[in-house]
Amino acid sequence: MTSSSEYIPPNVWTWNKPSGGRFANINRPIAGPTHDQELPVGRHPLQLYSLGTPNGVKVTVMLEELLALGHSGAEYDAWLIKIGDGEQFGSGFVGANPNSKIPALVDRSGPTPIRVFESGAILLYLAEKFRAFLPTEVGARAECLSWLFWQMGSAPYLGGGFGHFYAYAPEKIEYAIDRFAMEVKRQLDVLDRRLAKSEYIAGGIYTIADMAIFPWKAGYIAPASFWASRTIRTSSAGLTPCSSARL
Ligand SMILES: N[C@@H](CCC(=O)N[C@@H](CS)C(=O)NCC(=O)O)C(=O)O
Repeated sequence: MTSSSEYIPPNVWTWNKPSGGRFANINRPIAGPTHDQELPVGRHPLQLYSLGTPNGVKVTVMLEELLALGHSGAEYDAWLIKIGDGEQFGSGFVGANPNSKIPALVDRSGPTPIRVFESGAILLYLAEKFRAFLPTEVGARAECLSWLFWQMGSAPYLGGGFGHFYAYAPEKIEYAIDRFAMEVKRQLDVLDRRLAKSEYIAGGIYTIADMAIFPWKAGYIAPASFWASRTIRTSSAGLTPCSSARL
């Protein structure tokens, strides 16, 4: 293994220079708004503030599935939040999500607007509101929520870990890439083993857990659709055509 630098970590870290890398312009160690910018509000009950990333897509899939089932209360206005331009740090968006990350949802169907942030929380909120895509039987519900939270916990290894060090970091660090590639392959094997036995991830029916997992893992399985597919080489992760097709 090659040594990447002679860097010695300080005892107390301070922010004294940009971190480098593709997202250096939006990375900072403090929260809160950087500027005043109200969020637009349309005429539908639900207001979605998002972008077409894997986390953003989860919620759009859920809303479209609800509409396909005939839930008119799931009509929504979708507003683009350009994270590369720092729009997640506008005062209105921070009001919807104090963590400044898409997606965020505001439910304006009742007397008081309800904000929901974190894609998993939004999926769960919508599933409970419309009583759809979340099993009611206690064991099946536990299985669904387990896979939903598994996805929420595993995504940072894929995006922030492997994705960051493979594609976005200003220098290629072999240790970091090896570390996260190994973990992502292990996650794919978890999925493959599960889908060899189960029609959908949480059992016999399509749930919010499938909606959460699909946008993240499909990129690794559909050849050439994502920069990582050639590196992670899903075939060597043991994925079968059967599970790939379902994902
Ligand atoms: N755990 C969050 C993660 C959301 C997230 O990381 N969003 C990214 C885009 S996929 C974002 O808004 N990044 C902007 C930033 O980090 O400033 C969720 O699932 O909603």
